[in-house]
Amino acid sequence: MNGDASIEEAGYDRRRLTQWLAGRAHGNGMPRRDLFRLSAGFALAAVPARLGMPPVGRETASAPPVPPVAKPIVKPLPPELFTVFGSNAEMRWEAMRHRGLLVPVDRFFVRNHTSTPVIDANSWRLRLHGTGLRGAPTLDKAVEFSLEQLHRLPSASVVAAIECAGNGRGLFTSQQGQRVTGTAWRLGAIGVARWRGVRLSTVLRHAGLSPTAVDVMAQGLDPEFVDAGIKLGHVRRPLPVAKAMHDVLLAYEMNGQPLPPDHGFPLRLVVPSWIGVSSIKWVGQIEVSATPLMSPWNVQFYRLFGPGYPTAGAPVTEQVVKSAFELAWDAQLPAGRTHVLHGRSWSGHGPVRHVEVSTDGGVTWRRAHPAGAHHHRRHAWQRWHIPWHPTAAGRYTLRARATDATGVTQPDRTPLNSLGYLFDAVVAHPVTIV
Ligand SMILES: Nc1nc2c(c(=O)[nH]1)N[C@H]1C(S)=C(S)[C@@H](COP(=O)(O)O)O[C@H]1N2
Ligand SMILES: [Mo]
Repeated sequence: MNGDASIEEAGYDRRRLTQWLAGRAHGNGMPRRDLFRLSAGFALAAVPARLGMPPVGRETASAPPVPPVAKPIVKPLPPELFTVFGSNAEMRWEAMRHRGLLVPVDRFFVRNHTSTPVIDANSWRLRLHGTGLRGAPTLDKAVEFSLEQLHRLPSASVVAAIECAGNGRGLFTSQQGQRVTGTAWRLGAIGVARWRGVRLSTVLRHAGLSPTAVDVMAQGLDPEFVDAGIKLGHVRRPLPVAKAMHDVLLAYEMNGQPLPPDHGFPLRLVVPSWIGVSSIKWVGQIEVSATPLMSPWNVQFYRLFGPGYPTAGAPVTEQVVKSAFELAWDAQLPAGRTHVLHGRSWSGHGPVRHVEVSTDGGVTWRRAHPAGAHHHRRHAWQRWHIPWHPTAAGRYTLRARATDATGVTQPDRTPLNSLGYLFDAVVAHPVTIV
């Protein structure tokens, strides 16, 4: 948990929306329909005109032709390691069996809104601009860093998970019988790596961070994203300056190697414990602003909408508690033997405290044995194992239920949100004993 009140998500989001609606924040190309979506929760009938938003909407925009993408992901995606969903690829959990703490690049999940860009590191520059920097440089007068200059700044590394907010989304449907939109990931939209780079705080200080700065928004160099015929621009999402200064890394290395193309070469954000979309890949520019920033990725997507949530949605920042077995879905195991079930649990709120496992449909639970060193648990995952001796053939479901250091335990059911984020319920993993 974060003690810093300015990172406290609901309060921060409310302040940002209020300032935005008062005309003191800008939307940077936010489509007008987002304003309408928010308008029910925040009276703002006159706002679109004041912000000078172009009159685009799902009804009026003519769908621009989307260029065919030959290969949205560059690295090989062998079927024994990945399940592919268009421009996204999920890791198969059995691919982590007998593996250490880190997920090797060859099996690390990929989530691309469009496609992996090929970037020439020699001509690439990181450009910082905005009213939250001294002198308020505009983009054409941006503070620039080459990759070499970033390499010369003091480096830092962190072992941290990057996990899509939609990880587990498919289970809203398969386990809870609910309809949600988006990629139907099972549990493999997560990976843990050792990231090395320069602290975002270091770069912001070098760029002349002003005490008036409130938001920091990195933008990717991948192609612009088009949703239902509406151009939403480059992938970008604001971070409150308190989080940006706290533990965020601008990473140029992943597991000791230069960042691979699919994971953000030459530079990506790593925002520990926050949902994956915060960790912008292929960063080309960073806006630092003295007024709150908005983007479709914190207003329209990556918010919780649905029964029980405010009309304007609830913000999403930290990841939730989850567990997975290092086993194929529908794995087959021989009867009459002791199997050691291996798994991992993680939480964006803090380290995992303990994990219980049920092999009898949730009737009885046993404590799993923790494995691995403790010092990486804050932003990574806890490995664990437990023996199981099934005697009779048949279908079983395995369940793992983690509790984190803040006392949060995985529930039996996740309340529905229509975009299918933050599925934290205990997952019934089917296996067959033969
Ligand atoms: N520029 C850019 N950054 C991005 C994305 C993207 O499509 N473009 N996807 C985001 C999402 S939704 C996730 S979950 C993570 C995935 O990181 P990975 O592909 O390295 O696993 O990257 C985030 N950063
Ligand atoms: Mo994501």
